Amino acid sequence: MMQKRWVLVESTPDEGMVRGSSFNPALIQILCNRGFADPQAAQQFIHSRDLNEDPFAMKDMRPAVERINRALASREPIAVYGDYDADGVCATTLLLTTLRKLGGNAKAHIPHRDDGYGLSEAALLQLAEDGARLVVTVDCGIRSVAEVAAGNAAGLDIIISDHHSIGAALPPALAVINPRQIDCPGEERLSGTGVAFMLALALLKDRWAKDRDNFPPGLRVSDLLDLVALGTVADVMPLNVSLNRRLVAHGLAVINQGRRPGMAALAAVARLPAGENNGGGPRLPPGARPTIARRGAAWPSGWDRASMRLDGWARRNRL
Ligand SMILES: [Mn+2]
Repeated sequence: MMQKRWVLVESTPDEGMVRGSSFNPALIQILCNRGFADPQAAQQFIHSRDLNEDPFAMKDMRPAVERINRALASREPIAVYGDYDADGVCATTLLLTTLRKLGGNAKAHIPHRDDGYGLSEAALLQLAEDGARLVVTVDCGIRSVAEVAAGNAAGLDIIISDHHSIGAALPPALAVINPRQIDCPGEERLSGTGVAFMLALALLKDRWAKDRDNFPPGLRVSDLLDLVALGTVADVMPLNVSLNRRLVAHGLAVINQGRRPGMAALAAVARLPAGENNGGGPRLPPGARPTIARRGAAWPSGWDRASMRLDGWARRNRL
């Protein structure tokens, strides 16, 4: 039998964090293990809930918002080009619903898993043929240099939003929103849904500032955060990053309120009663994601309506 050798981290010293802290000793130890040796930084990390990030600080956010606004104003067809995994599906839902609430003529495109990650030239040409003039990617596209060039040649304006690592060259898109670019200020370790949220936040802030009468009635920014929490956790983004922690903390609260029937159905299938969903989030095992995504670009757009069907499907697949 293989011998295991456990290497334990050192115990937290008694001074520093412990003194004057209301934290449980186990939490203090975990915080130290995660690099929070400074008591003030640890307190801030644990208790901070503010979401004051300025989405317009991100590189290329302004030209992206301006181009999308033009499409919204003229009801130009917009395609949201997503990805088939949980982060990609959540990001697609988030941006699609935001664009529609802002009055946009938007539809989703989610590739089949067999198509692989990234943009497909054939899919872009099909979207152009179907009438789309603007394509906004979520959770994909940062490496699709040739595909974006081909889309441009077919008359598409393309905005890339992604969180994957940057390749040797950026795609020749109208705007590239990706916090991993060295010249993009702000937190770089966001999920694809987190980046889509920043874009949605920028669109909503811009609408509020310039045309308050046409701000989507009843829309709360927090309505989008359940998706951000699910995408962030499913894509295994680090939660010792303050922004991710704050997004997930708010998102879990929204999930627990059961605002989105589809999300509530997932929690129910996982036997997590409302108010108690603070562990792993709703169940979306890897094998289920492409199946769900295949069942429809219908899923993101019909997420709410599809909750009962999803429930039955999840039971049959023993989720
Ligand atoms: Mn992702």
